[in-house]
Amino acid sequence: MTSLDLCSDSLDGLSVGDALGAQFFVPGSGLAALLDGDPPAGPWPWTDDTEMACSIVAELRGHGGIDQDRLAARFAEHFEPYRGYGAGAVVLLRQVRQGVAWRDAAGAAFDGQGSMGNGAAMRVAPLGAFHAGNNRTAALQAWRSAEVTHAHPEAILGAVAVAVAAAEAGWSRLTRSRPEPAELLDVVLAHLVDGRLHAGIVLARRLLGVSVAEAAYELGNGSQVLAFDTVPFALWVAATRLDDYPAAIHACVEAGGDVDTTAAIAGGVVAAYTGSGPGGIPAQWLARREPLPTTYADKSAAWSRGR
Ligand code: F2R
Ligand code: MG
Repeated sequence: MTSLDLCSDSLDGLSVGDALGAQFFVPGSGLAALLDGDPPAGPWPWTDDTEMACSIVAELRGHGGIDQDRLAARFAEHFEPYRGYGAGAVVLLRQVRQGVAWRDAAGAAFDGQGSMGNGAAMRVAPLGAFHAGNNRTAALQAWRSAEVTHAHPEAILGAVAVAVAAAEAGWSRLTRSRPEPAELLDVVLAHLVDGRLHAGIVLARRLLGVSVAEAAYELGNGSQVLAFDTVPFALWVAATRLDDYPAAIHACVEAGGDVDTTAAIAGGVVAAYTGSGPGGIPAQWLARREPLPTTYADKSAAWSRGR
């Protein structure tokens, strides 16, 4: 099992969660049918969560780490507006395409506060899985990947939290030792500083025995599309359902809110532990997910050279 194998499994978990979660914005899709083994008919198109995660994975496959200028170029090159991007992300990626430096665009967003949206967290689990066994590197690389679009500290810490959780999940798989839910969240907390994201994870740790509905009520379900409204619940799901991918996705669907993103985050972390084969992601779900793009590395390199 290589770092890229772990990364690839996590990307499958992220993209299936994203694509299936996005189906629950479609009227008529129902949790009951999903639980009965009758998920929506395919294909399930993936959204911005997967599109941006693919750029991060291409960066890891090609170079083994994050070069921020190159990552910004990849994000801009592969930006397809119909994939359901956040409003601030649409503005920022168009600016980068027009030649504005990513650091200037990210710093100017939301009247100079920077985005505290959940977009840096939604795409980063495969990076964490890639660094399984080295949580500190996962945290630093996640930080670098986040800064390209999200200048607000809460959004950056959201990405750090998800990457560390995925790194720990991947390491637990390699060492065949499932962490207790509290242990997983403690590892995440050790890499954060005080703030709303940190407070949300502390609360998630206190709520490990409650129902999905209560957890979502207390932690948020992503309906504000903000990092601290999304990441604590998604990691609560991952920590409590680390060995059961379908149960993790069901929990995200049951909670409602920003389902594609809570399921992308939880799915990316859980699949780093379960793998994407038997006992991990259901084969039927993988088959219904829109295929992932295959040409990312080449197209981005050409676009970046041509600037
Ligand atoms: N856009 C969505 N979901 C909305 C509906 C999707 C549905 N499928 C449909 O088509 O109807 N999802 C995507 O956006 C989230 C990722 O967002 P990202 O990349 O962080 O973007 P952005 O725009 O920077 O932030 C998101 C929103 O958060 C609020 N916000 C951010 N920073 C703020 C600040 N400093 N002050 C105030 N508000 C701030 C804004 O409302 C932003 O638009 C993922 O869920 C992805 O799937
Ligand atoms: Mg999305």
